[in-house]
Amino acid sequence: MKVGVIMGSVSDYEVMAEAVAMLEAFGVDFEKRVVSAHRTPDLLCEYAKTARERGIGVIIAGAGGAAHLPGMVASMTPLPVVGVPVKSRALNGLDSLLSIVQMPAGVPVATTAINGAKNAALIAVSILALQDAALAAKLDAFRAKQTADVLKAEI
Ligand code: RP5
Repeated sequence: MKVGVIMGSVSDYEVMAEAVAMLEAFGVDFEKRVVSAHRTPDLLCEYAKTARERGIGVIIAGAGGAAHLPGMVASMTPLPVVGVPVKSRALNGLDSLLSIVQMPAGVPVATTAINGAKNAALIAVSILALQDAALAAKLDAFRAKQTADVLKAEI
């Protein structure tokens, strides 16, 4: 199964590249593209409605400002959607966060921290690892290394 990584603008890629790098590190198959809720609404509908049949298991959607992309995608697919609020210039990403996190009951978006693209990828990996023992082993190793690195840290 693939992860779909989408973002509202090319300008979001500086942040969303961290999700892509993490997926690559885990060897998870993914596709990435710009899909804008406001500038390409028809593409958004097509992307969300065909995602499952294209073999996507989890969608990571990043957007900033009036960040309607993750919620609108979630409204049109039963797949898990992880929303990444991208830090905006005007309001430091609080606008992005509030646009994404306050979904109505029944249409969930799992929202990360502002610019939390790495964790979005890790959530996607966790979901896919439920049905993929090799990926689950990689995730265990990642967490064990992270713990070991902290324990041996010298300051
Ligand atoms: C949002 O507007 C995008 O997700 C981006 O974070 C923000 C600014 O987009 P650009 O004007 O840089 O294309 O739709």
